[in-house]
Amino acid sequence: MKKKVISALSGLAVGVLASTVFFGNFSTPDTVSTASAKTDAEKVYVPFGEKDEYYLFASGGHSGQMFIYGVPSMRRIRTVPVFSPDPATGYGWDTHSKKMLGGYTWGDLHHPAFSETNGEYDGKYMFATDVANSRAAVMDLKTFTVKDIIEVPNTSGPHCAAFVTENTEYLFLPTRFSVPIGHQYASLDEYSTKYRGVMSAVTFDEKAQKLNIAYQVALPPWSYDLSDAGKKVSKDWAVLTTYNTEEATTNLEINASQEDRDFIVLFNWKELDKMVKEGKYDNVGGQKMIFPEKHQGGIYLVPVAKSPHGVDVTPDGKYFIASGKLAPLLTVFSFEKAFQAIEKKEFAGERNGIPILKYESVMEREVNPENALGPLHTQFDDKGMAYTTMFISSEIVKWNPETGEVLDRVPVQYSPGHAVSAEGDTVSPDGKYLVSLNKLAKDSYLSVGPSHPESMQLIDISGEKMKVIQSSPVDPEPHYGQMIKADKIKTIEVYPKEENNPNAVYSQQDARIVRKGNEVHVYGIAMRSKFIFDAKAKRPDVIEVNEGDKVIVHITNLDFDEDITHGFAINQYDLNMEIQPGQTNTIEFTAGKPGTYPLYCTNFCSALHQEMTGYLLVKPKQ
Ligand SMILES: [Cu+2]
Repeated sequence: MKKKVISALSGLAVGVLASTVFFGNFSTPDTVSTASAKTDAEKVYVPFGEKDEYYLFASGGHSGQMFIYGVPSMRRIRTVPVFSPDPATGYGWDTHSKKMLGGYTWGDLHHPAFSETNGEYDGKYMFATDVANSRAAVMDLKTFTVKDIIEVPNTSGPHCAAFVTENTEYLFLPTRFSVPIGHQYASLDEYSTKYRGVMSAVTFDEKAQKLNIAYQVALPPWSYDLSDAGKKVSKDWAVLTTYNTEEATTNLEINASQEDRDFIVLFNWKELDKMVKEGKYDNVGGQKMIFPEKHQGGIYLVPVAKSPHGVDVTPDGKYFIASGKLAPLLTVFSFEKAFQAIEKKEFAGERNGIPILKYESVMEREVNPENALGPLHTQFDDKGMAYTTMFISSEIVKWNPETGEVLDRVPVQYSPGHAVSAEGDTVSPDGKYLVSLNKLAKDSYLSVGPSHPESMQLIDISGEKMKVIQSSPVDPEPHYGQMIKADKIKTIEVYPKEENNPNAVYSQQDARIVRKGNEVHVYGIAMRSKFIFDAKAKRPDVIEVNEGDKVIVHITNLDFDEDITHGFAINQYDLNMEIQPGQTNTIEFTAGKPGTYPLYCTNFCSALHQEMTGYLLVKPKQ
């Protein structure tokens, strides 16, 4: 076993040399971690009958989906569609999900965030944002299904989100792109005066299962990249990174890198709440929007090395860490120092009415790991140690935020964007595991042509030295993930009966078809291994309608039995929906094509699944 691992490592070393990115000088760690006598293979092996210790929710990027993995096995357990239709689950075809998707056929899912209670992931909900079509979504972790999606007005590409406050009071959605407020046409020559980057404060109504926009803030016309909520001593605060504070309108690669410093936006959301209560906002397209140049307070700017990506609050809430993504330097900023500077009004000018704090008055320390390049994002362990991804030098650097001491470095393959540690964004991370979300896999897996999958690498961080112990391919593109203790998530086994749901049918005899003019309402059931649409009909599994009828099919899955999911698809009508155990689901369509169309269960459910069929008969117009 030992030999095999060594040769695998030397294989990786060849890969390192062949890659085009720069690598520092690393010593190869021993094959067996000192923290445990287990081999790497044993550490990631989860025998049948046992379960993984953590769920890893990885953003599915421009697939618009969320990828669910088990850790430490790094097995992909589920793909949950969020912003894109998904034929496998009928997501985007049934009435509810079709309406939620709002006609969009894709999304770009970025940073996922669990709901929190007292700064801990509570395992109830997962939030995510769509950079492509400016949406936010909430997934219920009892069923791993999306409950609500909202389109965020006045805004373009909420990349800088989602992050939630300690008790999920808000998720804040600042945007990557600045646009004229309301998306009206405005010449780019008027960029600095007419364009704005808007941050939305979104609340989640758990009872109604709805997301709402509480208010918005018209930030300067910059790009907002990443964010984090404060914790404990800083719990009323949040931080976001900005770039293109140059306000360049073309060729950003060069023009947005002119100044040495961009800013971290530091804001107190309790103050913003107060401003809204006091009416200190303008009404913009139905939204309450705070303009900092009109109503000051609660928002400050902290200079940071140019073009930063992540900004991450330490678990104790004392510091926030950010770095220029082209710089070698990491900066630890102190909330306490920022509060003092704000108190003393030690400002060095302002931008768009927002006071600028001095870098020196907020900076706690600078950390400069030798030859490390491209710091993007930092996670934490149970001992308060920080783990920063280095995109350009393709490594994770472990360091101590209290002292600045660099403790360890490990190469990853290749170019990590984010990393995610177990319970990493909470007030009490677990340590144990860190997953490096690598943008490039290059030669890591069997070749599938010129374009390769992305890669997630599991790192054992339980000892003093980090150790990469597993590597798992992943579809484009895990922008970020969060890892939660598996026992925090309490899924249901079957959908409970909804006696008040008029569309539900809980006994076979009640299945019926009701015609109202040109509308045909089907109240049907699915159970192993048949459909019943009309219990009294000669052929109960047939739906007969007239050409042009609007057909609304409700189906209740009467198999109250875990994992016995049915599907409902109609040949050549481009329709499919999923009905999970106990669930009632609805699909609507217009019977525009006359003819005879077989319908069938798409989700394999029993030995006689092939027999679970019927017909849609569409009588032609006379
Ligand atoms: Cu079936």
